[in-house]
Amino acid sequence: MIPADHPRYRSLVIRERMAAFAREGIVSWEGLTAHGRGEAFDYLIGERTTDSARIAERTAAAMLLCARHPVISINGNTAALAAPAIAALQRACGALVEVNLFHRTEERVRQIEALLRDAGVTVFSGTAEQLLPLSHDRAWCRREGMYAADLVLVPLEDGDRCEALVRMGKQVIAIDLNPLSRTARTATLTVVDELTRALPAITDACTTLTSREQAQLLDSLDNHYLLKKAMDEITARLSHALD
Ligand code: PTJ
Repeated sequence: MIPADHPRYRSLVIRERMAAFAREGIVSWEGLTAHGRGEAFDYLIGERTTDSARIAERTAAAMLLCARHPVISINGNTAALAAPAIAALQRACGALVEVNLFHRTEERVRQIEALLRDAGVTVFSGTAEQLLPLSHDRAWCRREGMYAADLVLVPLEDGDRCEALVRMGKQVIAIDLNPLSRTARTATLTVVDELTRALPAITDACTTLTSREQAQLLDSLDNHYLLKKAMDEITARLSHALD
């Protein structure tokens, strides 16, 4: 029997919740496979926030606080896993929250927006247009929202859109447990941590960063260095895994 405070117990509860959200249509079936991939990487990382992730989370907060027009992009997995944490981050940094889906239907957009609103998020809604240079449905966004953003936070992202946003000149913060993914390597900054640990850590940093630390973090931002550190942390853990 796994004790209720053990991370593995938590991940079993979350898995059940993701399956229930998939049956409702909020999480796509493909989102369940993405979640499984995340679980595998979290296991390699040790189901904890690493030192490099902690730096990335504080840097993410610094970037959000400095941005002129920050937008948090939400897909089905993110809404299902962390709607109340998104509300808290929005309150702390003032970003717009906009739904942007890979497997887009108007019904899913409506369901996800309702879930977010129920959790206290102010959702930036309205008419979406095919504005991002992408051939799939992630191109749909709002002109005054993601299209106009100078910074987009993209939890659990696919590589295509991350690349498109960076090519449009935007800063992109990714939250992705896989430090080798195209998203992780393309983003301006990648937080290699589990979403439900990363969001509260970024929110906390938004309220505790001094302007001096904020400036230092922005000056020293080096995504390649942070990804290398994340790989080193995984490698160090694996090399002692059987001890
Ligand atoms: O809701 P939709 O229709 O927009 O669909 C979203 C999908 C599933 C298509 C989208 O999330 C996606 O494209 O996912 P990928 O390409 O499978 O990438 C997801 C990445 O997020 C993978 O590298 C996973 O390791 C990582 N990941 C999964 N769960 C978590 C995670 N990272 C942090 N926290 C998690 N809980």
